[in-house]
Amino acid sequence: MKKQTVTVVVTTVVTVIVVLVAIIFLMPFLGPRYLHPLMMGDQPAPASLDTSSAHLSEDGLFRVSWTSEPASPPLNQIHTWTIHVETADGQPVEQAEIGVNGGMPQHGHGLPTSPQVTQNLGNGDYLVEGMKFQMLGWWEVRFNIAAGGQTDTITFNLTLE
Ligand SMILES: [Cu+2]
Repeated sequence: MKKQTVTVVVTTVVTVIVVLVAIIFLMPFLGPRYLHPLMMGDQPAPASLDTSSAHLSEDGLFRVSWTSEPASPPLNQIHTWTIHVETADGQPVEQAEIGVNGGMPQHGHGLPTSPQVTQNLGNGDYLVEGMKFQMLGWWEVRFNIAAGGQTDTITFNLTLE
């Protein structure tokens, strides 16, 4: 082979390797922001979506609200939520059993983690650890709440942008 040909081949191979390595390293940043939404069709969230962070549960038993730490749920980062549970007439619910699930209704997948209520903070507040959203778009987060022999479910909508 001529020396020139060897140089061209080596340059091409090195370029391909560098590009592949760059793609692999950038995937955690590019994936959630561009690739996953693209693969899933990237529909906008319904315009009428109720994204309030405080409302009544489905059967009206509990009034529930959530806050996140940091205040806006981050993309692709494990973080914590605190939810506050009251009876419909505003009394804190102190001894609730709470399950967490959720997902992206438009994508047909659930949460990437299995968040758990890990601490009863008192006064109707509960710490939820292990929250994570790995994609931009519309998410549902559901809490199944059992207290005083009754159960009810609440679903919060949020859109990550
Ligand atoms: Cu998704």
